[in-house]
Amino acid sequence: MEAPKEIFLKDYKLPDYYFDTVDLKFSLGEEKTIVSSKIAVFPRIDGSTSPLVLVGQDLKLLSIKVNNKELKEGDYHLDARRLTLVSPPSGAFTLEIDNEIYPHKNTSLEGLYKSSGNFCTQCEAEGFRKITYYQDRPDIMAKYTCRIEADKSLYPVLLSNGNLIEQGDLEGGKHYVLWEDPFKKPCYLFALVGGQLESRDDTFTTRSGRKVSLRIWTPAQDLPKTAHAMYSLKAAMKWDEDVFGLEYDLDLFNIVAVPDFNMGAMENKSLNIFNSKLVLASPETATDADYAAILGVIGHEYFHNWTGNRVTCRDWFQLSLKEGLTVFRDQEFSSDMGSRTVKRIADVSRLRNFQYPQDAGPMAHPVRPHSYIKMDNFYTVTVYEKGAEVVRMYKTLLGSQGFRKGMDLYFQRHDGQAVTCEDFFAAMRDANGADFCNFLLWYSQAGTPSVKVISSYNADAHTFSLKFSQDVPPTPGQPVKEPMFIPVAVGLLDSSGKEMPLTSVYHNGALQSLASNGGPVYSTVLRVTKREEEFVLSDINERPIPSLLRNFSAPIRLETDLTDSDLFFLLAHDSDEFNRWEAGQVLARKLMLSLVSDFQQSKPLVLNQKFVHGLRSMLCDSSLDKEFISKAITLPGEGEIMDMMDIADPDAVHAVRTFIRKQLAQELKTELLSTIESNRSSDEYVFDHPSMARRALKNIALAYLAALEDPELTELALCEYRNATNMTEQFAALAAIAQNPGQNRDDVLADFYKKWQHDFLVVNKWFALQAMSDVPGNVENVRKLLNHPAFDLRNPNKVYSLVGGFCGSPVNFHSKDGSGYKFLGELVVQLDKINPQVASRMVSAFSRWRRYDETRQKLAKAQLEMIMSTNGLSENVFEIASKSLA
Ligand code: 0A1
Ligand code: ZN
Repeated sequence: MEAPKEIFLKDYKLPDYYFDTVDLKFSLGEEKTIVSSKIAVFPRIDGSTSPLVLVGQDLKLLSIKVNNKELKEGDYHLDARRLTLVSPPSGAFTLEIDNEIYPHKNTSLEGLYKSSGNFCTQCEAEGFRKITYYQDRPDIMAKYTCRIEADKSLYPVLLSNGNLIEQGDLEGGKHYVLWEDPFKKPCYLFALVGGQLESRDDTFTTRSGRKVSLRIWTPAQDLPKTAHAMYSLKAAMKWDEDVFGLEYDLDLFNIVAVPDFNMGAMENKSLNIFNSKLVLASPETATDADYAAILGVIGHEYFHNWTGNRVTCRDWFQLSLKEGLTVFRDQEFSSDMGSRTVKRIADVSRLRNFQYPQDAGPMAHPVRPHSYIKMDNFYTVTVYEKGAEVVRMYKTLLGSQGFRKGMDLYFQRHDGQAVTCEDFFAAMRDANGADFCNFLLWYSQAGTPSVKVISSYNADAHTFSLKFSQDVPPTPGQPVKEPMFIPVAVGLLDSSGKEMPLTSVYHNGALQSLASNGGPVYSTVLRVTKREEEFVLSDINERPIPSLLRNFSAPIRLETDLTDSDLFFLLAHDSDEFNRWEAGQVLARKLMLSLVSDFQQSKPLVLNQKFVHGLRSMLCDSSLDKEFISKAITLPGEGEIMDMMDIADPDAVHAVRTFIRKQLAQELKTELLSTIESNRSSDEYVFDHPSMARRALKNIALAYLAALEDPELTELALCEYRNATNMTEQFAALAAIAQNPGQNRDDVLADFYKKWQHDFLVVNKWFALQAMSDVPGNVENVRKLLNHPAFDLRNPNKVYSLVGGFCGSPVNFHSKDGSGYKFLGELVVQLDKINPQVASRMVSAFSRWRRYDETRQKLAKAQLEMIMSTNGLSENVFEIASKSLA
């Protein structure tokens, strides 16, 4: 095995050769599949005859021809990873390659593989090289045809990208199809599916009047569960036309659901392949969260047709060009389909709980990484979610119309091209004549900026000053940072809670008017660009309470000088709903940290009554959106609190969070009970915001109450469990009961499995719930579940539920006896032989080991070292484990 090699952005070179057309032929078989490719090659520089290097992995080369002539040994060089044509002809030429692959043995789930007996592909990022020898890089864009031949009874459905232009029967019970994709594409967007599938069919008429056939393919028995996916697809197609003026460009759009898939889904041109989990839903089997995820991901993959496919990435370092932008687009889509504030809260929570820790750990990397060993390891919350925040900042700075102008120019300039993050930046800038000063640093500097703000009111001058200071922490390879360009959205509240008009701001020695169309504004975006900087707002007639970083206008950690009473005031009055929630979270974080310190000093824990009162008013405020209330009464996650500590103490954080939850349940018992009463409904399940909000509020109330371990309340939860007519309420009741160890827990868990054992997606929820449990010594249960007949290490969803779920449970994974770490260490080694991508995702749970106390550090480090010493370790796991130890 070659030593893992690091690849650097600074080494990017244009390819020496381009491909014009690619004609692929597949003969699908049980023991082997034969792949033939015919590629029209031309040199980038006329007359150049430099070697043509193709990559390939796990392939058996059968033959290679140039301009119809078979090459002999010596004309080419072959090793485990490369096929090099030593001296290709000068000028354009035709290259033909035949090779063999073995999809039934492919457990890595990249390239061509089998899932439940069907053939499917996953080529992003570098899986095409497991299909045939190719220049497997996104700046090679070509037009493809794909002929597929297979046994007709075993594989009646044969799909690829583009349009079906020919099909027919062949001898020996076989048949064939020929697909043609009229759009140029990089090979990572190639897809093939072959199997026994049926489709739900529908149509969408684009705004220019073209009728598009929509097909969602699954095994026959799952078809009834594809209605919501179809609804989501049509909604996404309409939304992209309405909001971005983007129309679908072919007459056919296919989605295929497969049970074995490493990620969520893949945007292959006109043939999206999805993890079944993100397609199949019925009220009885899927929760509101599943429905929402399906809507978002169907939207995401569809939106890639323009942001990713029509305009793609020059190289993999630019991944956020398509992913950050497309996540931003799917976030906006979901916001428009539901509640904007609630969606923003969910997205910011995700960023704080997952991206901030990554940005502060050994795997911290910029939105556009500078280097990688395995690209698969960079499909991260930083590239996706922080990348989406970067795109959102353009919109915050430019406004909706300015942002749209930038998008229009981006497509006008780059349709059909493979481009970079600078190209996107330039389109936004040029379309608006904007001055973005050092905004590009968001792509190159890792780490979450910390911003402090000190406010002061001058009653004589009627001015209000905000003094900002910022600091970006060091990250691996980047010890010293430049100050960033941070848009801070601000509004001011007067003592009655009303918004105050903002007329002008004094900054950098100049007074700037804020009035718009002659009238005052009530919110403005301050452009903080220096290490230290002051803004002075004028005509402020009383001491205001500032509402800062409205709608979370930048992905930073903000420290303010707001007092608790200011925060309670904002919680009650801020017109920026996001900041109302945020005020409650800041209070909760402060409270939790101070109780953690009490806990560590063995002091008695006492809950601040003002906090209880604040939550009570939210709970009882009938003018508020119910899902907003459910978010407002949810405490920050344990990870978020540990992230704020010098030495993360999972036991203390868990004990404190549990204490507060129980205390709140006790004090708000009456209100919580009446919340449950008034939010029951016997109506049929509907996926709309009011119904989901109602269920969310009822479910969180039940979770609080069941935490009390009071027999009457447990009985209430059991009742809810038995009477539930949809998975959202049934699973919430199950989870509420399962919080507490004991007979009731064992009984409902057993009952739930019995009810749902035939449905693998529901069984995964059952695995996850048990895996995440904080019942003492849970590692033993999880070990047992590994041997459960429904578990299978080869299926990523099952691993994510059981192993991933366990690593997300702070108390048991971080158990001080090291049992959790040992469990994961052994599992990673075993899993790495089956599926390196999944193993590497799992090993990431170790990456923040230095955040814990010495005992835990030693135990986790020992497991990482054990993993590193394993023979034949994959590059995927090697990269994460070695960087974690560095
Ligand atoms: N581009 C897809 C995600 C994806 C990435 C990598 C994969 O395999 C390594 C699979 C899917 C998306 O953003 O949806
Ligand atoms: Zn994507």
